[in-house]
Amino acid sequence: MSRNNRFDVITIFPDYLTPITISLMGKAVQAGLVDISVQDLREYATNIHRSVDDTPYGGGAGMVMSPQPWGEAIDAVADRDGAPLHDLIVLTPAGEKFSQKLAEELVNCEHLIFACGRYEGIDHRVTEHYQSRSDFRVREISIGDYVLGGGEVATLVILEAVIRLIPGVLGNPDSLREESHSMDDSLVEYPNFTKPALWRDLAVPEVLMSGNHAAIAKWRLDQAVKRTNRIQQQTGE
Ligand code: JF8
Repeated sequence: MSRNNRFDVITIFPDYLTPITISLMGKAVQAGLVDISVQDLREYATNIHRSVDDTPYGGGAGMVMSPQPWGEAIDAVADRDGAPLHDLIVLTPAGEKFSQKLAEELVNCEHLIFACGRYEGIDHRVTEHYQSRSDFRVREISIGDYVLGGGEVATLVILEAVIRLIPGVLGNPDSLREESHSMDDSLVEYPNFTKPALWRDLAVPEVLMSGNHAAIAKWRLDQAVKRTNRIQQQTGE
């Protein structure tokens, strides 16, 4: 498992990915900890109108993205990278649910390629083709049970979750360690407080100002359990 951290994003809306230049992701790119390149799918369309979609076989509403430009674009970024193995992430509401566990797996991939579909999605033979190739691993991923207009925002979600796991991206690695403990126990975070001690008649819980570290740890764990139970009651999962 190597750690080259090269990401390619293929989309018909490259501007949708501009958040990668901001904050945590922007700093990681600036520091050379990750190399992200965004490709305009339309540049790989060879037909006269540079179209990337067509009507669905079998009928139905909307348009389906044609396999030709996708094949050319994915081959091009794979050839340019030269890694022996590429992980192709196909965003789709029908994919495996994205999770912290999956983010921790993806950070170890040498070359991630994100295929952002639009319309009714991408001709399924693109997934089938790359699944059959020994130089590719294909993962169909969904970020949650709601319908987006395309894969771009889902890609941003995954990029942010993966990039902050790259060693050196977070200033304070303790926050990663603390958080992974709670994730292991499948607990959500405890509530946080900062100054002032009194704000709009609301006081910070006394125990947090006691200096009693054991009592603070116990209170935080208790709060995390209560919050976790509340969420589970809401979602029924
Ligand atoms: C799309 C392409 C998605 N959780 C999610 N909801 N919807 C999507 C999604 C992804 C790609 C396309 N429509 C056309 C919706 C993810 N990931």
